[in-house]
Amino acid sequence: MRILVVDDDPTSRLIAEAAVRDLGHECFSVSDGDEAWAAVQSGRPDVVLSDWMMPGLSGLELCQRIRSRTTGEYTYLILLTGQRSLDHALEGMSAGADDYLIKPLDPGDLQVRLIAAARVTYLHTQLARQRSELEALNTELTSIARRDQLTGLGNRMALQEEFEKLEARVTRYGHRYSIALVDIDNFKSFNDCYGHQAGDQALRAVADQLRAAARKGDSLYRYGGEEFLCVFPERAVPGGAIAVERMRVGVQKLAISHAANAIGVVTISAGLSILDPGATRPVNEVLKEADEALYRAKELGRNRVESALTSTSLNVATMNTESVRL
Ligand code: GH3
Ligand code: MG
Ligand code: MG
Repeated sequence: MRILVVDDDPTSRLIAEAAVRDLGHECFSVSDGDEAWAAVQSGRPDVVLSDWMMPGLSGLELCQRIRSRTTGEYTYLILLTGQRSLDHALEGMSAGADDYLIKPLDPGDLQVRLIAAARVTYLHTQLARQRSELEALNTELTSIARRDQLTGLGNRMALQEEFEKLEARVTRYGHRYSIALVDIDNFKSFNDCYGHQAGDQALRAVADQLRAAARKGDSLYRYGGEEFLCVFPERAVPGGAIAVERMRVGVQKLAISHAANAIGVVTISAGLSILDPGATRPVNEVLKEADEALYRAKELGRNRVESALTSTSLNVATMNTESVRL
């Protein structure tokens, strides 16, 4: 173990240092409590063997300070005291010491105390490692649980959380946002014609294309089988319609053969809805409008973007989608 000896008396310090080294441990030493506090932070000893009475920070105060750290690492503390009284020992242990030894230091006593210290230190190290492994695993599981396996996009659980955050921002700050529902055209026929595996591949390719067309800060989710949902936050709202149109053209340009589509390749339709500033409609209502706009896009012949009729800030309902320069 790595052991810090703290003592203002040079002779006592030398005796302690020698005893620690004789027991096969690494040792470094300082001569007062303030230096000890700095050495604990920079040198990160496993054990501090500290005198009680010292100039500056006393051994007792050093114990209290070490125990009040929130870094999570454990330092085993042994106080050296000249007084053989129960009250004294209790005071030291209550301040955070793990053990105490009576001066003059007896090497045999020290050996016994350091065996216990090694055991406790080992357990704390194990615990800290397990805790950090669990935290990493937890973070990974949280992320896996919110990701769609096929496309790598966010899933319904992630979307639900995004909706809750959106609602809170709308209520608190009057933020606005827009939502686009994107659906692959005639995808049932695609599966029927090319098989389910080719369907999965097409779904992945479309998802990648949507990702490529989205900007930083936009969020993309797999909403259902062949349906995707994009959320454009506050500052992206004006560009939302353009982004969705970029997605539509991008998917068409993938040129994935789809015989049942008039155009001969896989295409998407999209419905866009915007929550205007100051409006407080619930997100489900905005979503319903996007769904209605998507339905209209399908009715009007597919491979197009339609905007919800209630959205006043941006009128893409009449936008000639072909004219958007990409
Ligand atoms: P529309 O243009 O009106 O959207 O027609 P559609 O055929 O795309 O719509 P419909 O809802 O009738 O069919 C959706 C199809 O999407 C049916 C289903 O087999 C397919 N699908 C959903 N999820 C997956 C998936 O994970 N993999 C594959 N390969 N196909 C899927
Ligand atoms: Mg579809
Ligand atoms: Mg669908």
